[in-house]
Amino acid sequence: MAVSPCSLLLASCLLGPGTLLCRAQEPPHTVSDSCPRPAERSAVPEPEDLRSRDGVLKVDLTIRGDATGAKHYCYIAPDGGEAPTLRVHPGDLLILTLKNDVSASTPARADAVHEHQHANSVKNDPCLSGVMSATSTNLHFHGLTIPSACHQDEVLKTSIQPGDAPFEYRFRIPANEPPGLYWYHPHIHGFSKLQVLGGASGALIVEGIERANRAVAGLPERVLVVRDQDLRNPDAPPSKSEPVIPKMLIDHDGDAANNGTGFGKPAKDLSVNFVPVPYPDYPPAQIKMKPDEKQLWRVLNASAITYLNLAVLFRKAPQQLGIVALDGVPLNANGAAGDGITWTDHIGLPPGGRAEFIATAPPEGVPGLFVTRTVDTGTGGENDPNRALATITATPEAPKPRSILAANPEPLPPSTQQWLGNVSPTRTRKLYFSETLSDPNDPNSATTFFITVEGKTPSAFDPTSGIPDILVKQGDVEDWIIENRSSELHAFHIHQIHFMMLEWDGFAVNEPFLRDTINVPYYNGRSLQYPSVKLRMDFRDPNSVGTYVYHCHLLEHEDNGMMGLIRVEPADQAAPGELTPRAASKAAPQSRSIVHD
Ligand SMILES: [Cu+2]
Repeated sequence: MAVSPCSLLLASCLLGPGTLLCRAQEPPHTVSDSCPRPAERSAVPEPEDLRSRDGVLKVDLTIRGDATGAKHYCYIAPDGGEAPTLRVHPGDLLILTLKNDVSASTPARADAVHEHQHANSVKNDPCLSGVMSATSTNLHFHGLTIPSACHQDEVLKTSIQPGDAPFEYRFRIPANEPPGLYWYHPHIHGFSKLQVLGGASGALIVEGIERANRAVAGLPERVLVVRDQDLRNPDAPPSKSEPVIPKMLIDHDGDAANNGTGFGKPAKDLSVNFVPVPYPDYPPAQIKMKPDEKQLWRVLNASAITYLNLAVLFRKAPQQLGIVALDGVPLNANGAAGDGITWTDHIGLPPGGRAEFIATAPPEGVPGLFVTRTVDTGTGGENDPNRALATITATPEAPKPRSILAANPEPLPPSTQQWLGNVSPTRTRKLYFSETLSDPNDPNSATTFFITVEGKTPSAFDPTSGIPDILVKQGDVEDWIIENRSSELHAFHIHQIHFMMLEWDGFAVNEPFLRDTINVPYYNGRSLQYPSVKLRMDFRDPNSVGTYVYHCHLLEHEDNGMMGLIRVEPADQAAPGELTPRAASKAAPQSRSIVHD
């Protein structure tokens, strides 16, 4: 299967010599707060698995947080397990209660400007509360095609406060939900970055990927959640082992800015299943595998702002990784014959993205290393340098991962729905990402972030408005061109649905698979056209009806306005343009086709 190199390849710099050498080991650093974390260089732990039984998964989670100290947030299961993996089958009922135990003593923050409520909010009703503060929380089930309704996947009004009774989420995993890796995280506007950066995230797996792709049947599986966090050693100089010492640049968010070298201080530290891999030496976490063993690696980029460009190196040589699913959807969900595997030696993963791939252990005695290569985020972006994540040691004594995929699964029946790539779109829309400085003459002044439907005036997302920017009718399939008019990458994400990428920067791509989060290339200030992606958006599923959001998944962008509202009307209601005068007055010209040349 042909894959456009540009979409999977976010950058091409190789790890330089000596990049991964580490200086003398620092003493293990543990955090004694309400969210315990492993020490540096620990073995990568497997998150606890909570599995459905007899068609039901009942889970009681508590979100803990300490916005004053380490700024750690976490989901805790009743037995103390942190960030459990929720494992469900298509058709299962998920009943999840969420108790908010976030510390009420939050510091005065710049973000406090976001603390507000909907005009029609009902403070004591979590379904209608709409409170947005550092201590309020809710859940988004990223990637699942479930209704945008309270107790399911509604994130704008639903808000749970410390002291509230446990709040119940209750929904059925759709019978046709593709098997793969999804995730859950809080989605309080203005505070998503704080909580996700603090560690509030966990994996959700819809079981049965081996039924979709026989190539993974019988393989052990490993869930790897990569998170970012504030730098543990922000004042340290870069490691002397780095081949270049770039000039330190700070972006307008106060993070290390992209310096274009692939080295230097990163904007954020990373962790792998909470094992920290901090700047400047990146002491890797540890993975043990049996020699030459094949495993299904299910990797979630749960970072708030950090792009990943994953690779596995044996003695610094990149190895082939067999991608079987992206963003929770098997690559062969298009119904085409073949095994649905794309082999590549690097996988670009924006914040929010997931990749599931076959990884092979090195032969005994050959050192392996799981890394993220640098990503060129643009002149206005953060610094995402080359760095190690985990060593891979091949030893016959390596413990088997807990979960092993069925060896002889019953194949999934083929989809009864026409493949999205073969459906003619009802209309084309154009949206664009842009940014403005509050003081155009001061590059360090506050930035406002926008995603705008072409023809409208850019305005930061207003969570209290409730007026949709886009109206769609369920059953329609639309082509959306997402342009980037800013000098940094953005990651477009929409709730409730998946899409297929048709074009990357104006060129057709052959990518017959689905995503829910896509990187949009940055503007270099010189081209005659802004860079863009063209996406085929699928509103056919009845669960896509409702009001929900699309946004940049770099959460500081989302929190600061880069989000829009879409309303999908039931198929049997009036068409867009025939709606209420209020909605119609706000709607952009929508039926106009846009020729993209
Ligand atoms: Cu963005």
